[in-house]
Amino acid sequence: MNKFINLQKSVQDAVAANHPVVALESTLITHGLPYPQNRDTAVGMENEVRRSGALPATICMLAGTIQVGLDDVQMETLATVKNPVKISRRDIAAALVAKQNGGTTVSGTMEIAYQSGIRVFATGGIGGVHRGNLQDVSADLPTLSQIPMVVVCAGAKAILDLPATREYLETAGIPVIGYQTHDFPAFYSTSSGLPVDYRCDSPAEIAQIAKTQWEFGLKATILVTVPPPADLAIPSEEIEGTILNAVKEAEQKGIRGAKVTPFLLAKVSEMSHERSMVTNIALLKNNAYVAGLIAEELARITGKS
Ligand code: PSU
Ligand code: MN
Repeated sequence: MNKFINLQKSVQDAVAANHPVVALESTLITHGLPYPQNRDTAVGMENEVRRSGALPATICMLAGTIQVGLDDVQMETLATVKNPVKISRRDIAAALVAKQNGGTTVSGTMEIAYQSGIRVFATGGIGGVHRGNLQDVSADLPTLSQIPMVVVCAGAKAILDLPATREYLETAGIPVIGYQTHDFPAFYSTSSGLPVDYRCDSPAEIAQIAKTQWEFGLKATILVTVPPPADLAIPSEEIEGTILNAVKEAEQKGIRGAKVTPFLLAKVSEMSHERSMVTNIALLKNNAYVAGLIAEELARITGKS
């Protein structure tokens, strides 16, 4: 076991017994949502994983220790801590040395989850290729091509250049599966107008493909895209203007690097009078539930969660 990782006892036991476990990320807690919605959503996601029959393992860093699975006190600490850092895969070592508190992104969480023996992971929207002329490509994308897991999301965040992100996924050999849909969702919206590679209507079908991908020795993640719950999905024509304004403001303010995504999510929420945040929270919980169902099936057919 990796000496930097503190695996919660229940998670350790579940992994050892091949019971279904779902990893959850924590940048959405530290940088994606305000308090107390961040804590309530994180707890809500864990409850959705449990409702599906699997065990949740929220991953983060507290005082320089990587935690896999949090208790209530640790969750509250993470949700309220001052100046948390955003930890992608490249940041793990430096954050450990500096004994940071931080949220792990999709790329950071995948690295830690995989090393902990967890194979299924839920998030909201993956990072991708940003809009605009600056070459800002999320570390999530190469990581998805290098770590064999099942990642459940509502597509890539709508603040991104979705056609370019979709092309990257294809180039990098990352299979994109639509859960009960042919459309690549656009985070807040049901469809981006772009297709997925394959449609699967059941968690069992997805588990079969994942098992085969891993048995073959392919290294890329199976990316499962789930549209946001229909009653809270926002038609893209109703949110696109807001996104364009937020992107323009980020450019004018010279926002760069890791700060771009948190800035845009907060701006779009503010400009939409929190409508986008309500959708974001709903899709996060929904993805956690679907990930749990897939983890169950995987545990059943492979003995690996
Ligand atoms: N999904 C959400 N909210 C978030 C994220 C995903 O609903 O805040 C986070 C994930 O941790 C993802 C990160 O890895 O946003 C992308 O950041 P960047 O674009 O800087 O790579
Ligand atoms: Mn970036």
